[in-house]
Amino acid sequence: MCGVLPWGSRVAAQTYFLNGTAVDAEADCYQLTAAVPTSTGAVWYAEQLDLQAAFDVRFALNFGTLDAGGADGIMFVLQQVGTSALGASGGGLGFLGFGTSFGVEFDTWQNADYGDPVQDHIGCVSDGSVSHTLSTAYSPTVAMSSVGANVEDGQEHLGRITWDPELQEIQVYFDCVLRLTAQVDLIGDVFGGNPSVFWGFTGSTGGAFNVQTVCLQANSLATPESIEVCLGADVVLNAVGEEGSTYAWEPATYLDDPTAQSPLCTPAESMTYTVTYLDACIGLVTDTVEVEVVPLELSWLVSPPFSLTCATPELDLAVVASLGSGVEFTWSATPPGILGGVVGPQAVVDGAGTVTVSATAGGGACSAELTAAVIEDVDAIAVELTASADQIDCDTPEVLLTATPAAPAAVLTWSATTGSFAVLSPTEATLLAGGTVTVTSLNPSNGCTATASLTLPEDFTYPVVDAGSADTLTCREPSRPILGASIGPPGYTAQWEWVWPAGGGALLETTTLTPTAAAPGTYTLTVTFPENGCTGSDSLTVVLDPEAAVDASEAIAPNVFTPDGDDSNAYFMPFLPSDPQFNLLSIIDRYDLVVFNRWGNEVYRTNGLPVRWDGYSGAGDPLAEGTYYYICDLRIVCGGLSQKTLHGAVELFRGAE
Ligand SMILES: [Ca+2]
Ligand SMILES: [Ca+2]
Repeated sequence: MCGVLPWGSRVAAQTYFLNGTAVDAEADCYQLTAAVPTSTGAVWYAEQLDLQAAFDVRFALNFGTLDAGGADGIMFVLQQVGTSALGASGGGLGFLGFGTSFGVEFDTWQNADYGDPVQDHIGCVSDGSVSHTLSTAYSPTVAMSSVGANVEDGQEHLGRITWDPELQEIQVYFDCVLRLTAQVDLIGDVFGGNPSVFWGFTGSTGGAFNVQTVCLQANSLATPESIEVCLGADVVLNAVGEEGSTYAWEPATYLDDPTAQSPLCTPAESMTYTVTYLDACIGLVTDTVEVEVVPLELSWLVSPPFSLTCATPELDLAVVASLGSGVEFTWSATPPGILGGVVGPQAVVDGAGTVTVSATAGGGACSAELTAAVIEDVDAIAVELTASADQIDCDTPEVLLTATPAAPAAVLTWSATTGSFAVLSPTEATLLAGGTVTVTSLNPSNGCTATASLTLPEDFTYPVVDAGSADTLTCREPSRPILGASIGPPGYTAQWEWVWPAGGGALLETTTLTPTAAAPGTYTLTVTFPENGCTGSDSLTVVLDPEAAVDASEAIAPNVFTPDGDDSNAYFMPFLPSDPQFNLLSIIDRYDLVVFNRWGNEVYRTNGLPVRWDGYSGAGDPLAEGTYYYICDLRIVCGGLSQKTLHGAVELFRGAE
């Protein structure tokens, strides 16, 4: 790629923007700085460069006449800051401080802190940094002049910078000599994927200064070696030659002027032209440029159908045109609201409908259109969640949860608000504590989800049981009530029963919480709550005091009794003087009482059973008042066997009758 310069569209006189100290100079020149300290100037061209295409830009630089006290230099800059971008002065070269940017510096002042060499030099830098030692630098520095000459000589120096997007290569020429080649992924690394950049020049002075000027011919940018146009469109072919050169294009077919520097070509078919002209560096050269006539066609970058799903609620659509540049795109949609984010061949859709993109090129000479339907696929797969019980409790400490998706394709995931939870299989899980379980059903074909949740309470309330207590059994008190048994807490239907080992005791009235223990033993009150299956129990042990003996020798008999009178002395029977109220008969197992009247006649006799005498004869007749004599053999079983024979006289009184 030499003489014929790459630029795909018309190269008219550039619209430009001057900033800082930059001023318009004669012809196509801009004075960036005057010979005064601490100046900064910038010139930016209105038409942005497309870094997807190659460029070859040529310009003339004049660094002024001061060498030792001259500074700071000029930079060729690509940037996305805007047309008012202006950087720092002095060593900053009018570039320091830019955002997304790339620069080729033509530096006439050594700033050691930026890694500048002593001589006038060239280097590639980026991101608004002029340092050659940071990672933002893209090349080592090289002397500007191939012979190491001072460039602040008041002369015009030819500069040329080429960009090859396929090789990702920047090349810098100075005074017709290739001085530097840098590998740079300009679009990807430097400009974040956006290929459109502003371009221009910056310059600065600091404590030292110079008049610094850049000159750019109207057609400093030229067509590439091969370009594409659509049928019916025209294109300017541009060759950059030395001022005053003549140009000869062959063949003349489809050209408006085969002797012009920039003839207008309106090809009806693909053509290869040669052009001969005088190049400022090389002399007389002949170059070729291929003009390929290509029908304008559009294709989707990713083929339809376009489906919006839960996973992709919006789609980035993009079309590719058969022409690489000079194509304008127009997007529309039905309904219009589904379309957004339109940038050139790209757009975003977020709803169902129809999208149409049309393209024109060659100033309307060619057009093409594509239409595609956008459908929505947002159906979730419903899922049902069931549980083997409605709460976690003693009966069901582990509840099985079963998920049933409406379609087998569903991908199920489980979650729970408690850690006491385990997933057994995609469709089954167990819960061991109260909480909420959620199963999510993912439709793998579209990312849509449905959920089902169950909240199960936990009830591990155990019965609080107190079996109560009973007094110690004795032979005199062989049965005792169990008192104080209780069941809690309230709110449950307690099912309870008294149990004791076979042969190990005896309880009476076991349907109450106050039964009577009729034998020593351990009695257990067991309780179950049917509401949750929790059980509890408590036991009491009833003991018999073997020391609580009664000896027959303690027994005495009354000397008077009053049948048919008040109850206190209605019967004749032995008693314990230490406990007159105690029914001594209850522990007498053999009782032989014989009663005689005063004449020695037997009037009453027991048959061995402990019965109280009521003052009646053995024949059932009431005996008369008076003195009676008795002999009573009694045997007591209480803490052992003991016997006693009582005998004596007893007065029988009757009441007032
Ligand atoms: Ca410098
Ligand atoms: Ca110098």
